[in-house]
Amino acid sequence: MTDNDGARLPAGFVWGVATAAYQIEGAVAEGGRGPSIWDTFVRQPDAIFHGDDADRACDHYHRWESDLDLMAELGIPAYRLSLSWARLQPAGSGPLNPEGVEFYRTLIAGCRARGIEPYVTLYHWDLPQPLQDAGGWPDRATAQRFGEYAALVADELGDLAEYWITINEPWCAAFLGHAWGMQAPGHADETEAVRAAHHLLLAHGLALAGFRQRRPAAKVGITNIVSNLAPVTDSPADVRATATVDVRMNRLFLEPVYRGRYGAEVVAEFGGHGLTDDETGDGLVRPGDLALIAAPTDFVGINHYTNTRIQHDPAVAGGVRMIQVAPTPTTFGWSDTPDALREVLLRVARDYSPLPIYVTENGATFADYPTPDGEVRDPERVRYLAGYTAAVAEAVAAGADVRGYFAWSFLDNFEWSHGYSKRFGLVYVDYPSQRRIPKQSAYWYRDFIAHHRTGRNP
Ligand code: PNW
Repeated sequence: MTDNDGARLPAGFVWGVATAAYQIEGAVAEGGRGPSIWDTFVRQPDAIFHGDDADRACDHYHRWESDLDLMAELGIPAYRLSLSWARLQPAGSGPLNPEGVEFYRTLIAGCRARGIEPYVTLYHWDLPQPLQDAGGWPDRATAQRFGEYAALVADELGDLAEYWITINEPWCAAFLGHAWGMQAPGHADETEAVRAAHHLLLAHGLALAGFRQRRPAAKVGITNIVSNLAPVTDSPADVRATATVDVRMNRLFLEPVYRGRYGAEVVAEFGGHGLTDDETGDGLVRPGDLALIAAPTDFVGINHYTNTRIQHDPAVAGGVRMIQVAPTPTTFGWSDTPDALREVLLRVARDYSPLPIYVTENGATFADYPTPDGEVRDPERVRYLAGYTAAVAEAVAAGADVRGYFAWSFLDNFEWSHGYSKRFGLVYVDYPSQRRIPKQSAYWYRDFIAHHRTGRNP
């Protein structure tokens, strides 16, 4: 791509790549790590494509130094990584595991030593199994445990990074995990999902408060997935169905964090499960919860992948058919429609928050494999990244205060219920040999970032 729209972004704009602990680390029984709900879930029959597990994954626990070296060689200025709660606090309570603390201190310091700015996520879905045994996210105590864990992390690691993300995508953890059975713990109970959602938000609020107290200079936020939604037609039934999906996926999480209450629409949808803006009782939402959840953050984290048209259809479950907007060249069936990211960023800036926005994940899967000469050519991903980074520039030009963009993902990795069958990486991973091969898109991103920094074409 010679036409480099990213160059229109402000000079301090942050370019990065993202990963998550469970998807890359492996070493699940090393270094004092305890089991998480994902270690349990991957062993349930038919939970994961091909019966894959993440016991080894990208073996990043042992290869982190060469992985960071590669990141530095590619000129990546920022890295969003996550901490494994089960590695840091195997029982989900009590003191931190010194080996876990040492691993992450070395890893985060290793980023800094290479000139890579770390952005650290406290929770990317790997709940310690003992906390699940005690009730998991549907239980209020789990939010309290997370607040304690976050405070210990602030004490032990808080000096090493400036940017902290409390929770990654509470929608996925709550609904894919508890209502749709697609992620750990694999339950199918909407009341559990709604309770989990409130407690994940409360956990964010408790962690934020703990960081504020211990690390006043830290910049703290939460990352939500925000999908772009529109009705298939302007029929009242399609418009109503779209509003319902928006409440369930987006507004349930954005309203309380950025507006301080769930609001009438969210309460109308989930009130039957105990969700309310009336904090006077001792039910799901208790006195003080909303103030904790809505305490000011320093930035807004947004992950964006899908661009969905909604059709009312009484014949399908939930009465709603969700259709990805064409073109959908990805092997996930998700769209390559960068305008959707621009719309999402403008919506969040306009309706929810004037704070700096970071796109903490965006990316796609394609069927990329090494050619006989050992290269991985992924022109589709280059096109995708060029389009979506240009959309970020458009959003900024239209007034959204976007400060950074993190491509998902640095490495091909364990894609949750899809196992290793879906490759989101800029860097190809040959799992049997653990060899890393930067894809064409990794070199494109390197040149794109260099051009943005220097203003010169590669
Ligand atoms: C995110 N959806 O998950 C996660 O943060 C990553 O860990 C994951 O690898 C990546 O996106 C790709 O899947 C999502 O149904 C899961 O819209 C589901 C959805 C979106 C994102």
